[in-house]
Amino acid sequence: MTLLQFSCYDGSTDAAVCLIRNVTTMGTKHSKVTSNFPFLNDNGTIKTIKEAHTLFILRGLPGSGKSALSRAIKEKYPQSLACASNSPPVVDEAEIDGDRYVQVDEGLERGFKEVKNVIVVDDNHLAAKRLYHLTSLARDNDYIVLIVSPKTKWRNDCEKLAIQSQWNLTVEQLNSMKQSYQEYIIPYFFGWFLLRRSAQEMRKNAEDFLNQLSNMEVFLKEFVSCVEWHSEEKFNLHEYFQKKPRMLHCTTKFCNYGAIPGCEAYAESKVVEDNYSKAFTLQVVALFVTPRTVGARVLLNKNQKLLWPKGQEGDDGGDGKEAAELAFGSRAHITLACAPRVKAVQTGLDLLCILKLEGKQPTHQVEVEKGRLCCYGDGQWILNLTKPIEVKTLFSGFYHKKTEPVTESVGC
Ligand code: 2AM
Repeated sequence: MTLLQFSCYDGSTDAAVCLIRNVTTMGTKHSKVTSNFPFLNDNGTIKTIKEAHTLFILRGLPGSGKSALSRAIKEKYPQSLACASNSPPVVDEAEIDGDRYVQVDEGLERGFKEVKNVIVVDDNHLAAKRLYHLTSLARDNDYIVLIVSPKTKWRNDCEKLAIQSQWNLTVEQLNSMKQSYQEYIIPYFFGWFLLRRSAQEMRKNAEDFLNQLSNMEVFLKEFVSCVEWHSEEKFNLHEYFQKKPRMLHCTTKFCNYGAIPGCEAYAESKVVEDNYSKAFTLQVVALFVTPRTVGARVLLNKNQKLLWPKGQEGDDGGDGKEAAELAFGSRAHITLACAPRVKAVQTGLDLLCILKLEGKQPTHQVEVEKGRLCCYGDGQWILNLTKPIEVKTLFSGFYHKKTEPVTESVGC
């Protein structure tokens, strides 16, 4: 019964037949296929994903267990939308037929339009070009991406796959596909991605914070002397911080798609594998502003610190010296806005500068409704919140590719 319901998702009899064959071969291994995924086994994650907006991109060789995984997701999230191609798998990327993805893309478009909480794309996704197309669609539609590969023992065993796959592929064909398939797709960065509602709340908090500062004489006098404001108009904080991130997140490891030394070890680590797709509630304990950035300080708990990379550049406060005075993970933050030409990476460096100054006497100190607002000179202001803000997130990667001019970041 479940099988028939699932096989109707693209309305094709061929697809139904394919799925029946697939279930015959894979059914007995169902538990192995679906084990160890937080989105299937962790109750907190399942609850969070039901209110998040997530695009699952299944990835793997034909016969590796993607369809069983897709079925398990459908069972767990009955309202989800599954999009799959019923065309034979792509053996050679150069031979991709332009129409191959039309049906899947139409399904995806519908899913985004109907704001489905969970959308699943089931295909091999071996070709990087197609993957980046999907991740950019997700970004444009504000969906968190989860790239998931089956963890079956036989997922890379071409001889077994040749027997199990429904497409009568030869071992040679599968080997050739395997070559274009990198086990790990390394994202631009790993991090905790805020659910839409939490992001909305955080944006509102940032707006209220800037509004409050805009009405404080003591702030304006100090801050305006530290910024470049070329307009004839009176200084306006909201206009000044006009660069806002599209997707709010707390970066754990910046990877630049694999170009950063050490990122492969992080991407392949057990802690990342075990926690990928898992839900986390982050605690925002402060809001801060500098002439370059607006950010939220995140205080990591013991489990969250396990995902924080060791020896990350900048954890020394940006000045290259060992900073024994700052606790591990002090840089954890959410970038809320940047001044023109300032890159988001600056927010973490600004936070570290402020934290290093916190042992000193502030130049200004004001008690406000939400906590204590302190200034440490040079336009560096931090509001330590009496009541932390909790934000719901999913741990994943950001995969979208773009080109952007590089600007220098500034240390303390
Ligand atoms: P941040 O906002 O958490 O600082 C994409 O550029 C994201 O990657 C940014 O939002 C920034 O996250 C992070 N980032 C960019 N360059 C980085 C670097 N060199 N080190 C750490 N994080 C970086």
